[in-house]
Amino acid sequence: VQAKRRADYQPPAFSIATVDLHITLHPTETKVVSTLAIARNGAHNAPLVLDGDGLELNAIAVNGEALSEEFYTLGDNTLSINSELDTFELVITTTIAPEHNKALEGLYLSGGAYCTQCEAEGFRRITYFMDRPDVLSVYTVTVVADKSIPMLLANGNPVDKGDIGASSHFVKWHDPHPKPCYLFALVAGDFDLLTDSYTTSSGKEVALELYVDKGKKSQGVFALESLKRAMKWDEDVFGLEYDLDIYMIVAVDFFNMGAMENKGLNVFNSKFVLADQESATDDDFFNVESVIAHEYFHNWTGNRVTCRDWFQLSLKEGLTVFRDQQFSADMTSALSNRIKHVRVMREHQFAEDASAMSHPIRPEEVIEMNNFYTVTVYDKGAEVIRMFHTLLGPDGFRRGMDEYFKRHDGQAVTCDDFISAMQSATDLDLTQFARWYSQSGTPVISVEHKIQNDDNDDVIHTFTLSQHTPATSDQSEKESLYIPVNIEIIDDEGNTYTDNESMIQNGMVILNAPSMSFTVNAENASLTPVVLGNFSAPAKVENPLDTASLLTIFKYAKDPFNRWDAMQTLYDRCIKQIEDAPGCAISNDIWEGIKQAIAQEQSNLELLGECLVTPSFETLCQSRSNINVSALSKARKAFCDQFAQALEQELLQVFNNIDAASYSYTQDAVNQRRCKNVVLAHLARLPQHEGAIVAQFDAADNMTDTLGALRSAQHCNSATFDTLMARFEATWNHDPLVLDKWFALHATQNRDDIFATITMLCEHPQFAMSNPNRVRSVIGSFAFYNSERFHALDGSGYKFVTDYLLKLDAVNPQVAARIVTPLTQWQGFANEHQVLMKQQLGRLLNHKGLSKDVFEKVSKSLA
Ligand code: DPP
Ligand code: ZN
Repeated sequence: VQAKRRADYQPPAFSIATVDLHITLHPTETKVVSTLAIARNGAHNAPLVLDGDGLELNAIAVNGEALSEEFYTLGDNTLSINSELDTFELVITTTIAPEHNKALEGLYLSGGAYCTQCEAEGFRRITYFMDRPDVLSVYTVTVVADKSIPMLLANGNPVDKGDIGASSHFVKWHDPHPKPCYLFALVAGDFDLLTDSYTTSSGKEVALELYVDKGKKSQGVFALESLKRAMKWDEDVFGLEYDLDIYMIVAVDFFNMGAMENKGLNVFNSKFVLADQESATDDDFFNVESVIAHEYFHNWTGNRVTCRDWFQLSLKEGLTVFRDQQFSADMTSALSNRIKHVRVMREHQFAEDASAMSHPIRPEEVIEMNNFYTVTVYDKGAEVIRMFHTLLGPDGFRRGMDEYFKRHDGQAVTCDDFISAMQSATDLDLTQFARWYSQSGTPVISVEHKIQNDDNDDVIHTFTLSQHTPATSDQSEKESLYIPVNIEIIDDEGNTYTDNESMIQNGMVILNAPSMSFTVNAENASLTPVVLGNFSAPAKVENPLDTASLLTIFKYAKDPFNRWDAMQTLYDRCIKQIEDAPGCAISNDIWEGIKQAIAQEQSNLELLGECLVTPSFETLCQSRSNINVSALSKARKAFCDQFAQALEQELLQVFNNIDAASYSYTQDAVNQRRCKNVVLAHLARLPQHEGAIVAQFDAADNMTDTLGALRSAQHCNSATFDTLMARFEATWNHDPLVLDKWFALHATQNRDDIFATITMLCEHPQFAMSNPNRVRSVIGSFAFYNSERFHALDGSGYKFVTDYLLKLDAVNPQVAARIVTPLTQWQGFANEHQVLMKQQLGRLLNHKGLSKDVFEKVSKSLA
């Protein structure tokens, strides 16, 4: 298997100005006639090499004449045309079988509807083409189908339709915007349709259409409202308007990703469209709004300006994630958004950077592009864009964006082009900053605090910040990064201090060398540095603060994020203490400090709720090495049990003070439900509160509270949990999206009969290995989140997942490669875990016919 390297990029040897597709749909014999206007780029005599995968070639014609065999070569995954002409019309006819397409790339059937997924390299499964993002073409697409399939959709605007004979019909679409083939889309089926319209700021009317499964219309309303909010926000914040007459979104049940930004015709995993009070949690509503916005924002950052090659993926994804994060912060709350995204970074991105899959946000080498739709490219990529925003300020960032569109609208460009546009909007030299694109790994910022008395009996505090990026599997040498470090210096009465050297500007120092120092004079000997406030850079911090200082930060730091963060560090500390001395009790002054914190924040349920969340097992792993899973889980559990006991009265008071106002999806109501359910999960550790869980389950009129009760019941005795789960299943058996939550709850239970449970789930009538959402709910949840059972030291968890992946890989390699991730991240664990994990990785590697998706991750992990 051959890797591709970023350094080997060559511009395309040919261009394709127009693509005319005529597609006659059939489950096993779909005919694709593709007419391409080919032009040679520059003077050369290389053949035209087209990509193709799993296609049956029926005919080739050049300028209207069938091409005889000596003028083309059919390879395994290529079709080469040997023509001396500089421009010609090429017509290629192929046949494909959507019904047999279980990998869900290219054209496939999802629950009776045809749909496509072409990013990254799926278009080559539809027809022979130069399947690379820097070949931009204007598409005209005619979709033909039996009349039993009433809705025929493709990109752009509909320009013609009619009957073909008695039983068939067609619709013809034209997309005036040149686009790469990964943005091509076709959908055909029978849906319920929601319609609306949006008038852009310049007065253009856009028809909005949302296609959902029959009977699900009311569950699409929120998505459509979200779309309008996103359209308005992009006009207000970035001056970006929509550019076609129609914007369509289709929700399908079988989908590898979350959603896809095809020009004018987004295809969505139904999970990110359908939502109502009964069936969707507050998190689901949040996700619908943010994914709808994300795909909409791609229309400019991704579609109008696209990537030159796939190594540049973060150009569109990091930027668009940043945009959707800013949007969500404006629609909901900046604080809870920031916490959410920082959790993703700490739980998943840091883990990726510590593993054999470590890569810069702009990777250098790729075997299977689908493996690089990662938390690094997306979420760390968004953090890098956020640093531009921090350094340039909102106005500077906007100027940079305006310049980016001015220079590159209609082009396929690179991350360097983006940096250069940003450079034009600032006096800062961004040369060193650009290393964030080429250097992988998580930098660690260490804080040193020295105290001296000067002659006048003043106290001089010297703070030294150092940076160090540990070597990663892909890069042994690391250079200093340009790191904006948000800083607050406070004393134990909450007064804030500035430094003598004025290195702190706007609450920020720039750490761009291995280390830097600044001094602060104070009468008080006790100062606390709050470092990397608001997670101002994607880094770890080693700041040796005692628990009193952490509680001082909680009390006095200006930024509520920093207060939340201090509590997280405090909890991590306490859990470490129990790990080091199993059975030890956390001292009373810590509980007293937390009680005061609770009292202080009684009225701020948003912050209070977040502060009462203890760090996840996955987050704890990132501040530890040589992890014994059972010992760490036990310590975490012991801390949570003590937490519930020590704070029972305070927790109960918070719980009882939140009154059950009638349901609405508003930020206040979301904060209330969140806080209440966080508290309930703590109380669940005390058997006397089981009644409260059952009562909430019985009374709930919305999915957030129902699911909150079930999550809490995971800590109850298993009979109670089983009873509530059985009732839930009886209610929701008809709705697979809701049942996914039930699957995941079962799969994450720490119980002895877990494999019997998972086997039962896999045999459930609603389960299918061919449906990615189901597989992710059951097998993905187990591998990612049932840490104790997955990491069991008899090796049963690793083996179970591997056995499953061997079967799944033959059906859907992309999803298999996603779920193999926890197995490949063995580096942080104790040796006994590592041996067992590598044993199963070895089984995968030796498997005949392993996909290149799984091969790439497993072989790297074992290298
Ligand atoms: N559809 C995926 C996303 O929007 C890939 N482009 O991130
Ligand atoms: Zn995206």
